[in-house]
Amino acid sequence: MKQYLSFSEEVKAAQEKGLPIVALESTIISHGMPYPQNVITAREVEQIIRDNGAVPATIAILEGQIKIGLSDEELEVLGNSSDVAKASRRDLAYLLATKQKGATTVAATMICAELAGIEMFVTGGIGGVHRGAETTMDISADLEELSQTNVAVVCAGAKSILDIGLTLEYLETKGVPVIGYKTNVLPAFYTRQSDFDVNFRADNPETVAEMLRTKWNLGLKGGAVIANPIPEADALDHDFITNIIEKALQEAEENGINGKQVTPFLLGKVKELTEGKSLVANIALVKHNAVVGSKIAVQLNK
Ligand code: PSU
Ligand code: MN
Repeated sequence: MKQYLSFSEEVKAAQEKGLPIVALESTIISHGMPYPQNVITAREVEQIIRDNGAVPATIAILEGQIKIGLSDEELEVLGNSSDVAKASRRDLAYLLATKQKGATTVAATMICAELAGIEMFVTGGIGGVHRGAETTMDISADLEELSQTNVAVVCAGAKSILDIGLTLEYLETKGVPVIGYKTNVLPAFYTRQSDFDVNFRADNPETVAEMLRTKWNLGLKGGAVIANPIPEADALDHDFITNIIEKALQEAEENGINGKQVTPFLLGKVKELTEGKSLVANIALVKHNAVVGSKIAVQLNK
């Protein structure tokens, strides 16, 4: 297994010293945000993690290797190339074997983080059960991964391009705890609230870390979702974003978008229809998640 892993100097040194490490995904860079905001944000998020006492490890597939920690040039390549595949669980082996570029989704980043011995992972939003999944069967591989891979994911809840209720049902069936960070209500990515409650609330990083350690000590495999609401000042108006998401979903349907294109298409449409407001919110919430995820990683490392 080790032959596929390639660690950056920063991550290697952190592992030798036993420092807390936070994994970051790369689909958000290659397929979730436009250039150059994607690369700028990726670098800033890494710095936020350092400023909060942990070491960032952005993960991607390059040159037949799983890269754990990326150089500035590698971040640039991921953010500004047209030949980077969106890599989820099913894609990893093919992309590695054929030495193609891959940007890891939440599912694939969890797999790679676990292989690298990293327990904490920060992102913006996870995939979930899509609206209309009862006919399309479009359920993100992220959910299945959360049920079997021992990595905790900090996100800003589930975005309403998804069926939030069904996403929670799926996670319940799979035994994945959804923890609200300082909230009883599951946040909906661009907004601080949804119509659904989280399973458990935690008001500090220690509680989250204690819960995760207990879960893994018990041998209960799988991760956890730590849902951290977007800061008040950056949240979008509920009715405004709901209307736009409806329009984006309609356009996806009219254009026959399916498979792994669905999420990037919807994110791009929402950005276009909000005239960039969704991107500003997205960047703010990822940064906030980086602060919270680093603090949890520090506690988990004690
Ligand atoms: N949600 C976002 N931004 C993203 C994604 C989700 O707000 O970039 C990405 C993540 O990488 C996630 C993936 O793992 O989309 C889910 O894709 P799919 O629905 O095809 O599984
Ligand atoms: Mn899908």
